[in-house]
Amino acid sequence: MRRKLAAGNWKMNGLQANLSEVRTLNELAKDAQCDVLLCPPAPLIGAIAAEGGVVKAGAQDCHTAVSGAHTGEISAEMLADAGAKYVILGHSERRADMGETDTIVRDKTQAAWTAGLVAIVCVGETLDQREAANTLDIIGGQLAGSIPDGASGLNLVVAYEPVWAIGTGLTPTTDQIGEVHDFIRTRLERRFGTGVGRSTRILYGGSMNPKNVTEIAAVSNVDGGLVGGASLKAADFNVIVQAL
Ligand code: G2H
Repeated sequence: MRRKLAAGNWKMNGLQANLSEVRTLNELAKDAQCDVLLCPPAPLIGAIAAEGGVVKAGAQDCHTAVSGAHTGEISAEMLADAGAKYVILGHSERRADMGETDTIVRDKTQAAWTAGLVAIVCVGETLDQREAANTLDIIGGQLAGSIPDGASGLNLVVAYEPVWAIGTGLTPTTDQIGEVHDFIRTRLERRFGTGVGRSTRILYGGSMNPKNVTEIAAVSNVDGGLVGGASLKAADFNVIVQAL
């Protein structure tokens, strides 16, 4: 049985003052039936981890190397040292803005595992790719290229985030979500074996909110959500936590 995961991605939002939202969420979600995670900008990771409640801390990226001459970068080991338990890798905003390829995401995932972090590897198609009926080919290629050998249900979470649904208020139909999540499950089972494939959590991301979470969470093989805008306010995110 997979334990569901409510993962918040604060993106480039959040100051010390916003730690009050984390304290509120820790209180509201203290009896949560799912895992609860917030991935803030790196300067807030240590403070969220130090709160010590049900809300775990994660990061939004890491470097492939452990240390060295990489000005401005942060290694997976440093994130773990700050108290992070998870790291989001290959988010479409990083693939688009920073030119991250599947190979880079795979190397970052390996670095995350070496540091003991759970990697949340993001995959998803653009609107052009969906309209050209290439969705499953794109997702299959991203899965094959972005996940190293050695995955387990403990070190890997996959997030399906259709690029056209991110921050737009648009969401796929439940049939479209189910098709892709079933496909991801099959690919994970085929590559890593049924035990690993069945125990790996697959999150949906892209304009998940308090209104649509119940419908999306009921789709087969949806094991939680990767939530952007609706994770910034504790009251909103708690609705999602309680629905999972
Ligand atoms: C997708 C998602 C969070 P939002 O990026 O990962 O963002 O929920 O704002 O669409």
